[in-house]
Amino acid sequence: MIDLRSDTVTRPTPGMRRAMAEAEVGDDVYGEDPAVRELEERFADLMGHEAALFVPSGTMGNQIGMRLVCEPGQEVLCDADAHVVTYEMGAAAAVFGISTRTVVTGGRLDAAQLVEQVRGRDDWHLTATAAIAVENTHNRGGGLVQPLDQLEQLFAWSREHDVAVHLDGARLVNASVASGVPLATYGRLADTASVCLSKGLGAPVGSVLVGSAARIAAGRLWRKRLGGGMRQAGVLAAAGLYALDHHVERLATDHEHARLLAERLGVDPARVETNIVVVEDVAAPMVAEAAKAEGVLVSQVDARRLRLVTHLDVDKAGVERAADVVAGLIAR
Ligand code: TLP
Repeated sequence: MIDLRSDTVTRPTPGMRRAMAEAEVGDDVYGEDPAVRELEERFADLMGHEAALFVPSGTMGNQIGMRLVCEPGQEVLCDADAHVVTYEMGAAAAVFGISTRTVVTGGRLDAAQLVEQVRGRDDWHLTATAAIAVENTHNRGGGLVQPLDQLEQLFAWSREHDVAVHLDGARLVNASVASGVPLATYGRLADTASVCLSKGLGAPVGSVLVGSAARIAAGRLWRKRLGGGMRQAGVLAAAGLYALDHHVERLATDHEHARLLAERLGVDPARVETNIVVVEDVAAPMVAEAAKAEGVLVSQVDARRLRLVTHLDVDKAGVERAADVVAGLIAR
């Protein structure tokens, strides 16, 4: 099977497994796991923030991150296709009493478009917008990298209007490799940011949430409340550390493979900036089913859109084979 459903399907490489096996560990709820501490310190530094928190998933990173900048009864404003509202099971409302309001952006951040929708805290009638959530890269947008000038404009505006910015950076490392913009540059344009280790970086589990020291200290309590306080989590953190050392630069190969797929599948190359390819105007369930029968797994964004994600478990030959199969089915 050539599995292009997601970059979450990657399995730890032999080198990563060795690093996990050899990790020096302790009880992280006591703050005594050296590998977790090292991962948190490295990420805080990489992202230009004071502190970081290792969490089990991107969903937990996003939800705690948003809770740290938004009180119950206030709202987070985000794109209508954002992961935080599409795939996180209504957690902001169900768990934290946070309201979400969405704007249709098509995936590409336009600061003015979002800012226009912000509702202030001094109106007795309106739900106050405490935070704006940005996704970089944008998953359902097809892995789009958010333009730096828009991120800068949004952040500058947010400083003057007492609105926070949360960054869902599940694939921020892909964005950084594709754009050449350092992670810290992106990181400094957000109050809280979550970055996943278990997507293109190839770790089996885990995400890291960054923010100010005070916010991350509060985030540690939220993580425990949610049952995310892990013990000898260094075996997982070690995979993240290994990924930082060995799997960052190679993301450029995944991006190349995505461009190759796009070319073969007639997708506008201007829409393919990282490792996600969204094919539009196809009978998605039919193509996905038929591709599976030919040994290629792809996912569906909706009934008319397919998603193919490149990653370290699929090489160029696999990508070419997948392109042949899917192109053949689309042409039918
Ligand atoms: N995305 C998964 C699915 O949930 C759709 C995928 O296959 O792409 N933010 C973004 C932008 C994501 O794409 C994801 C995972 C997450 C957050 C959540 O990460 P996890 O799955 O670790 O909770």
